[in-house]
This record gives sequence, C-alpha cells and structure tokens, in this order.
Amino acid sequence: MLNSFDYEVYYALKKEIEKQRETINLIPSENIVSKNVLKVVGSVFTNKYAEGYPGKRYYGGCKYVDMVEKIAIERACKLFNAEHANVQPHSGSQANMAVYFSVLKPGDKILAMDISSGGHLTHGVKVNFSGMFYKTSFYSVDRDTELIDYEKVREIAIKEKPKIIVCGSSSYSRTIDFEKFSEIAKEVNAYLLCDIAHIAGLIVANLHPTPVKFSEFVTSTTHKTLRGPRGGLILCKEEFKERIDSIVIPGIQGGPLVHVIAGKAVAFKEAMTEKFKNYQKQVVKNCKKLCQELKERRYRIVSDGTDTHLFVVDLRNKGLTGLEAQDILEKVGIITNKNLIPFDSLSPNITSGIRIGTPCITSRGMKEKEMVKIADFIDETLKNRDNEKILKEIRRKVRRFADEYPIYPE
Ligand code: DSN
Repeated sequence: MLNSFDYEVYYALKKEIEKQRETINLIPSENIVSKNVLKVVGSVFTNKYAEGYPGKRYYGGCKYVDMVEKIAIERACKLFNAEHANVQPHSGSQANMAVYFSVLKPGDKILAMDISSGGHLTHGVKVNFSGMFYKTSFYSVDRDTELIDYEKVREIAIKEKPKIIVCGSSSYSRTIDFEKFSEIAKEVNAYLLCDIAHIAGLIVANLHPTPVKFSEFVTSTTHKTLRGPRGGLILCKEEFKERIDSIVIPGIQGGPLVHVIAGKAVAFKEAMTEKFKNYQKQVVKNCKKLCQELKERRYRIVSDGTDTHLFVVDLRNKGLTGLEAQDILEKVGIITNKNLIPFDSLSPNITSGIRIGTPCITSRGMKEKEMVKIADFIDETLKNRDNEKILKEIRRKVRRFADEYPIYPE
C-alpha cells in the first residue's frame, strides 16, 4: 500500500485529489481524463521498452505494444483525416521540435505569433530551443481589434521569407483561418505548421475548421480539449512520414511512453463519439456564457469575446495584475493562470491578464447556469480581495459548489 510505504507521496496525491474536487479549475489547457484513460496510463504498459516503431523495434517482446501503437496511429489518422500520425512525442514541445528538426537547419527563419498575442514558447521564443536555433520574426494581433491581421502576416512573410510559418496559439480566443495561413505560406514558399494543441477537441467536433488539409504539419497535445493523457501528437502529409518518424526516434527521443500511447488510443476512440462532440459544444457554450457574464460585470475581454474554449481577461481597469488575481482567486479555490495580454507592458511573471477556460468544469457536468455562479464568485472575490473574512466565506461557498460536481461521478 502506497499509504504505508511512502506516506509523503501518498499525502501529496491525496491532497491533489481533494484539491481537484474542491476547486473550480478554469485553466484552459487542463482537463479530466476518463477512468479508462486513467487505467491504461497507470497500467503495465509502463514496464515496456519499445524504441522504434511497430514491426521495427530495438527490443523483443513488443507484440502488444505494436498492437496498441498501431491502433493509436490508425485512430489519430481517422479522427483528424490525416495521411500520417506519429503518436510518440512526449509533449507538444517535442512534437514541434520534431517538425522543426525535420525541415529546418539551424539559423533558418521561422515566422510565428508573438507570445503576448497568444503564441507559444516553442514558436520561436528566445529563451526556448526554437528561438535559440532559429531566427524568428513575429506577427502580432491588431492593436485595436486584437484579432490576427492576415494582411499584416502576409506582408511580414513576404519581407522575411521564413522557411516555416507557425500558427496556432495558447491564448488566442478566436477562430484561426488556416486556409489563409496556407495561402500566405504558399505565396512565400514556406512550410506551414499548425499547432492545434488547444483546439484539437473543437476541431474533432467541427467547432473549429481543421488545418489538416491546408498544412504540411499539424502538431498537438493530447491532454487539453482533446481530453486524453498528457502527451504530444504529430500529423503530417505522407511525403514527410519518414522524416518525421526518424526525427522523433532516434532524432530527439528514445523509448516511447507506451502507457501514454495506450491512453492516447483510448482517448482517440472516445473523441469519435457523439458524447464527445456534445461535450465540446458545451465547452464552447459555457465559455461564451462565462465570458458574457464577466463582461456584464465590467471585465474587459481581449478581442471582446471568444469563439473557443478560452478567453483572456484584461485586468488593468480593475487595478490588479494577472499574478495578483491568480493568487487571490486561488485563495477561494478558483484556479486560473496569469496571462499576457497583447502588447502587455508587464513581464510574463506578472502580466496584466488572466486566462480562463471551460474544458475542466464542462467535464464535471457544469452548464450555462453554473457559469453565472462562477462569474459571481470571481467578481465577488476580486472586489473583496482585502477582506479576509469575506474571502473565507467565498472559499466555503466554492467548496460546497465544486463538491456538487464530482470529478468521477459514477
Ligand atoms: N502550457 C500550455 C498552456 O497552458 O497553454 C501550452 O503548452
């Protein structure tokens, strides 16, 4: 028993379970996997080494590992209508790394969205390998609309002549026109990488256009809206299959996490169901509702709204930084993350905004009426940030409220 053998780890796990149950998690990149996913990720597949690919491993004893990886590949291709899938990347970052390494040389040029507009670390940010190895130019959202200005992206692409254009985002709340990106990439003879880590689940449910037919490479994580285990995924055209596969292993990874690949396979099957599509619809409905409720309480929303599972709140008119708001909300059991707003004057460690998303709370069965309640909790908390007594009372209410929506009901 873990409890008697290793009380320290047991305790941390127990408290994490309690915390997940008693709090309202609004982090858009997190979710709650099904019991089936949890089961295979915690299974004996973790005992197995399987460097290589199905049928071409460096180890014996891979019969069932081959079986499960093939299933995961086939399901990923079917789910996204892709020509090839590599299900081995340990994370979204490794998926992006594999794509860059497969077609770029050190010093080549990337064009990507800047981080304050919603871009990701691995989209050429200086402190990340992608910014160290490659020369990045960035496009931003338009200052007034806070939307992507495709004409501006085109102008930068023509001027900079990148070898690869990266689109997709960690905090852009609006629909991305992948077809337009593809036209721009073609015009400047660049590859197109669409990073759909955040919106993969919405794409599967036809709530966001798919980039698969428009781009050479699509990368994703499997644990955000897609609601699978923590990991990465690459989809590519058949012509890049060998390059991608050989970059993932032996290029940048060793043994695949077979237990996680099995979890991905189960999650892909779940994502093919009507239940999953309805879940995604509710994620977006909840997000729009929560966004609207906060607007009515005079919160400024970046780009004035959302088309997806997330939005960013600009807190400058409330006299708060993102860090302060994140900390105060956490005191009452509302989990968010501080986030840069476009052209933010504050650092990424402080920020002027918080990012809010609805995948987790929707997985717990919450609907529009619960969004009204959550908007009230947020507003009351931030308004009473200096009143410990009121904050304690809100904490009690949040705990009672969250307890009504069990993480694993059945
Ligand atoms: N860190 C992830 C997010 O929270 O959006 C992106 O990788």
